Amino acid sequence: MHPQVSAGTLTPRARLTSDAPEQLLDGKWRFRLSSSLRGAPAGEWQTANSAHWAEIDVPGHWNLQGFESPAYSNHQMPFPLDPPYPPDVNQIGDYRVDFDTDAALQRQRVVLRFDGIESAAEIWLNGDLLGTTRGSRLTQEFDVTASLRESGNQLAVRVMQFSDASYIEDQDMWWLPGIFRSVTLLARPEGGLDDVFVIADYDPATGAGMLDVQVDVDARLTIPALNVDAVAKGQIKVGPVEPWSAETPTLYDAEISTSTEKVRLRIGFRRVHTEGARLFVNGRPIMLRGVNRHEHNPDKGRVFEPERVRAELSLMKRHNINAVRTSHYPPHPEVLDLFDELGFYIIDECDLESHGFEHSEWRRNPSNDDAWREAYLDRIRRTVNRDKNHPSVIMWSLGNEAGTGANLEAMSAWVKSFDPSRLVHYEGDWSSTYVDVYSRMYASHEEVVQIGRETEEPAPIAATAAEMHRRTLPFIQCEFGHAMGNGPGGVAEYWDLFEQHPRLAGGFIWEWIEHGLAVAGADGARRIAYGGDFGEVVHDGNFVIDGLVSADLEPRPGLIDYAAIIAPVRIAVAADRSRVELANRYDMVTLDHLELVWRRKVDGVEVASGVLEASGIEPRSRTSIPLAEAASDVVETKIADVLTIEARLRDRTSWAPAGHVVSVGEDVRAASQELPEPADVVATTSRVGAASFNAVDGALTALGELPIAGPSVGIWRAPTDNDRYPGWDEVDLPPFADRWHESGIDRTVSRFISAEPESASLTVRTRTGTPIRETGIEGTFTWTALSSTAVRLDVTLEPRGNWTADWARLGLDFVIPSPPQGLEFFGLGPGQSYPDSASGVSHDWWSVERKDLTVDHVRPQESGSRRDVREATVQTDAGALTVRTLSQPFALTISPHSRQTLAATTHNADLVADGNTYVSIDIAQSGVGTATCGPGILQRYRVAPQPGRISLILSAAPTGS
Ligand code: IPT
Repeated sequence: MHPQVSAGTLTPRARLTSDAPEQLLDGKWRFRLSSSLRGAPAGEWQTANSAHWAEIDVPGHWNLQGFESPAYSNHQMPFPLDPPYPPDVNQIGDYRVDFDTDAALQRQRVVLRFDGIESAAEIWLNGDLLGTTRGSRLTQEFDVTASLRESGNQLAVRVMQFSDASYIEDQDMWWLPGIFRSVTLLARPEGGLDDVFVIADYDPATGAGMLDVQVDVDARLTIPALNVDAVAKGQIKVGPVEPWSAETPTLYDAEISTSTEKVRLRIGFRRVHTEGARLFVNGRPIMLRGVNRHEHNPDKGRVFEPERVRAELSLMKRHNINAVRTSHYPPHPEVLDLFDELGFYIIDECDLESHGFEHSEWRRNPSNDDAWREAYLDRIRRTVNRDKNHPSVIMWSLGNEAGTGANLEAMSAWVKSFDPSRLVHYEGDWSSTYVDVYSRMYASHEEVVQIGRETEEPAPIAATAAEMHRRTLPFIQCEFGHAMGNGPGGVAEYWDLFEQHPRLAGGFIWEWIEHGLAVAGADGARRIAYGGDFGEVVHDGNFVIDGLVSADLEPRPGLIDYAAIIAPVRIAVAADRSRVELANRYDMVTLDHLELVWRRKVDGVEVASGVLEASGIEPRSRTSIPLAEAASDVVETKIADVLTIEARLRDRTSWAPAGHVVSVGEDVRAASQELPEPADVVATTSRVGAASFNAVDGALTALGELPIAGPSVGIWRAPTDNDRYPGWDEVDLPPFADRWHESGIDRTVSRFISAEPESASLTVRTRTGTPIRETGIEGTFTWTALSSTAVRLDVTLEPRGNWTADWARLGLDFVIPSPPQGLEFFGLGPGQSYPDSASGVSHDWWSVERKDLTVDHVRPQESGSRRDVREATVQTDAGALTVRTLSQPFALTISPHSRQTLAATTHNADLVADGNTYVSIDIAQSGVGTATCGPGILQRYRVAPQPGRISLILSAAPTGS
């Protein structure tokens, strides 16, 4: 058997907005599922009575509508690697819809269009076989003029879940069969515009626009705003234009018309090119602040909902994202309209991935097999033709993870001859000469430095022609910063490199959205499912939950961090607060659309504020502007004096309201702490002022009226997803979670050594050890009474024995036997931060609601640490605990769940709060890294076994006081 391509379909053409009549066939269709082709009814099913079949929504996936269940696998194929054959057990979905043809479409040529059918289909109309489809996320059109009736049409579609094409559609996502995009009938008027290709170039030297118009019939082109009214053919000079870019997405409404049809275009003039290993748009170097976007909706899978996608892309814009790689297939065609309108640079990726062949060391990879050549070419022709009129598309990507081979090269050759106005991208073949950018995924920081410096291996003298070609190309990371669970960490370090080296043109976080699917649990409640939850034999668990936003589009901390890292303006305050340094990191525009507002808070009270003047600051330039004295004079503080500067949008945009904060800068002057006088009380082994102890083991039992247990010494955390994978920089070592388990820090045991009162103080000594080993930490805790409500705690921690693994943290753990209500603190917030993912937080007096104390990761794990905390009050049902540092600031984690519970629970829906508040005060804390794909925790962010010291004031108050 030869792999198939679509048969009977029309030549791929542009997606056009036309005034020719259309009839949408979406809605309730009849549906019948069979478990295999052999089991699917043969005979005249295409026209037989289907009234007794089930109903199904089109567009939709059948396995999200109660017919069988979804399955998730990453690169593993869910059936034997036996190309081009699908397995015998292969769901077959028969669809039927009966309809009358709208009057407007009658007696004309009519085309039937499918925008997405996964994975292959046979299309029948009124008993005639129109053809077959391949290319799940690609448009397929059939001429139905000869078969269409005025009334009583029977459209029958037989969809196979798997086909030969599944081998080249092995993307990391749910297998979701069905007619999942719209089905439309299109009238095609005699002498109408079947296809239009407009290349709209911008000449940065003259500011002029130039059109290259390709239309297959005689037509006119009008662009009212540019006074263009011309024959729609060939080169048309249009004089001065406003160029299109992601920062200035200027679109000109245009119309191409014949006597029988009008097509509306939105033209963006722009030029993309590379030169001297740099990437340019409109003659200016650009930085891609990107994300990889899959189409995902927790209830509907890959079904397009325009309002949801607009919300999604607006959310990206509000987080400073300016580029999207449409991983790993062209999205719904209307998404491209939104990209043009909102302003994004797009890598439009072909629906192609043969990653499963990695499991045969790439033997029989379709990418290098002649038999698959036409299938590859068909896919790229469909991709490019459909989206060729969109200014947002700056690169065509041949696909993802398809190994190497001549078919990819042939695709590139076709693209280059068809559309010389854009660049060709493909990551999977580093020794290719047929790409226009050097693209990699998850390259380490060290390697990125080398590429940036143009000193990558091999040295030129030893390099092949392909390697020499690669050296001339700009570099992007088409995937980096794997946003799975808590993380990614280390992204700011990449970004610093991107900014230092002109060759580095940015990157795309993997990935934008988590693909959790919403299901009803046993109790009927909505829960988010991942791989394996549907009983799949082959699956990849929660590797599909790796986004900057949840499946419900809630921002994860990784998004907040990324937004600050890629912010198009960087604000830094001179140490003496005399000046503010502004870096305009936009590529095209000044900062004139931003208002720079400063405010100064002293111990939480705003004492001064103002607006800074900064006009005409050129893109990619820096400036320094003076600050008012009211921002800088020296004042007395008890906690801190914080100067915050925000860059806000002056006017509303289509994606954000006026006042939206684009970037934040700050300066913090922390107060030096006065050491408080001890109270005039006598300490005993069971009481030190407000603090009560168990005299048997020296443990705290209450603070005033508030019951509280602790402190125990904590060096473990509930492993994050990244902690459970070995970093790519140390693949020979076990992941951190295993190292921690091996060294026993997840189950330490403590021993009371002594409790010695001395005047107003009690000194308790303990040893916290790891099972089996001699390693441990000796702790000295000195409690001193300060007042009727407050005690001072001085802690010294000393590691003992030969520790072999890094710790997750070094801190003090307390448990309050009452659920948390919320948190107020001064420190970095409002959300979490870890040492390697701390860009999106700033110093202030923050208030955190109970639901925001931790992050509701689908697979529970450590989260929610607030760093650089100087004072915090944790409210619980039983009362409030206030902690203030007398030494260095600390990191604070407040959770309704113990770490053991988090680590042992696989789904957030199964987490049961036990009624306690878990309080961790950390002296040191490890970064999170991005080990699930990419480097692990950078060395500088690890916690080597080390001594620790901290001095705190603890006090308690009744609830509400
Ligand atoms: C990379 C894939 O391109 C992407 O689709 C996704 O699967 C990601 O991994 C993991 O989430 S490929 C991998 C070998 C780096």
